Amino acid sequence: MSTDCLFCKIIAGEIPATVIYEDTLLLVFRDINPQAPHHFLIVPKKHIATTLDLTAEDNELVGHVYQIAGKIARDSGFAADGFRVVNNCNDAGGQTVGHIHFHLLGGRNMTWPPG
Ligand code: DGP
Repeated sequence: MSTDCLFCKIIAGEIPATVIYEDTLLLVFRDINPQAPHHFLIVPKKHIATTLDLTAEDNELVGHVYQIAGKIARDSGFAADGFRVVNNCNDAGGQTVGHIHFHLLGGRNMTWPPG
């Protein structure tokens, strides 16, 4: 845990969030500022700052993120229509919280290119 990290505090239960899934590796909760009818944040419990900080040790973790994204999309009923998983990295990538996370967005038609 990083003491200064917002998502570490949510993972530790120090800041409330609407948690929809948890296992030993991940916490998934609703985004506070939803950009789609379904907008969840899939957050590894391990404090990793950005995609650039992933190592080979994290390969299984990232695979697990995508497997759970599919499970949540199916369980929430928007898998068949389609959905998007987004990871923002650093300032130009739109990252505002320095703890790696994956946005799971569904329930509307997505556009391309993203903003
Ligand atoms: P990003 O810009 O990719 O770093 O995404 C960070 C997301 O985190 C953003 O969509 C808003 C969300 N967020 C920020 N603070 C909180 C919070 O305190 N609670 C929850 N549930 N989401 C938050």
